[in-house]
Amino acid sequence: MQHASRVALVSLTVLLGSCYRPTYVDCAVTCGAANECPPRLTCDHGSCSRQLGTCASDAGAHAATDGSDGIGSDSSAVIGVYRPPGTAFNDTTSSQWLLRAHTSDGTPDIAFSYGSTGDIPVVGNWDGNIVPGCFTAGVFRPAGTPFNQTTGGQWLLRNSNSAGDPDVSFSYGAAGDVPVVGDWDGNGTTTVGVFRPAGTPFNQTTEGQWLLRNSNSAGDPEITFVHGAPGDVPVFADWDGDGITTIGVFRPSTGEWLLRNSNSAGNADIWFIYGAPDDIPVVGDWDENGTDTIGVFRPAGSQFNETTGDQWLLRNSNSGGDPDLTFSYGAAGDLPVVVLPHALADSFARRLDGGHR
Ligand SMILES: [Ca+2]
Ligand SMILES: [Ca+2]
Ligand SMILES: [Ca+2]
Repeated sequence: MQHASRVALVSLTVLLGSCYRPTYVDCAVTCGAANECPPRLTCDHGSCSRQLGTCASDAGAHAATDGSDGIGSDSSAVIGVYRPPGTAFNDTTSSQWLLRAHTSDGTPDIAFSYGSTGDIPVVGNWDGNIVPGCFTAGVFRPAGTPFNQTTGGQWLLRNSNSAGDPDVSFSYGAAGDVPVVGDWDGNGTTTVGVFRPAGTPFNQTTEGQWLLRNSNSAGDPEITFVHGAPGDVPVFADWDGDGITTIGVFRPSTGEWLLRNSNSAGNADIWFIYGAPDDIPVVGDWDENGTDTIGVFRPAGSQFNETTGDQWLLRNSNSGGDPDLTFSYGAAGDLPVVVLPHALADSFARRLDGGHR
């Protein structure tokens, strides 16, 4: 296995800080879990504590949302592109992450190398860092790709947006699986899952299978159900703003989106048409209203984008219609990443604060 850190790129430097870590106030109450602490306090390393505030349970301190993580301070969502090795603008052997603190045209604010040929980028709050907004890079290395000759999918997750070795790595998934990530149980930590498309080696049915886990580790799936048809692309976000990531599919052949507000089989709770053939679905809380909505990433040189730049066409509601926000960011061969889906981060902060936000 090759780690990106061994092939550091001199030309790519970290321009902004990576994840911010809070200073906790130790409130001198031992605990084993957050529910053993007074309201609005959390359990950190065996002691009830609160971040950057006093120990009074009603002190009204808030989790930091002021952008002190160095990214996203004045942006409703932080986006970026993942540039695999061997694509038009990356002749190195490492994947490049080119992240931007604004949903607009411009240059990268954070750039680093992480990942190898065949990897698929994923982004999440893997360690459940109490500060909302600490969404960081990871890759899923499918079985049978150049750097993974095992029969299991490999997850290599980092707790900062920077080059380096993985902070967490484990095996989960099988050949043909597509990685999905989310806060399936609403505890603030993003964990893994796979979407097993219909017709792949381990799913010979006609329905897409979802196998989700609530921890970032090897093991059996904790949530399993079916949703989706052959050819569907999985999407996952907090469509209703309740702090739980749920699933859906984008159907490239028709531009249909079929979204659900629970992680279970059933008809779509939300259905509409948005996008064109060749588009890649993206989701985020573009307007910071607490719910994630949809968009598409239209690759440079694809059927409906004859420019040399990747186009982002984002909507602030989960419905068909014209984009609310469009800009160009990325180049041929890039894949989109959304670093900061605020809906999840925000609802987590709200809950920590007893619902007073
Ligand atoms: Ca979780
Ligand atoms: Ca939800
Ligand atoms: Ca929104």
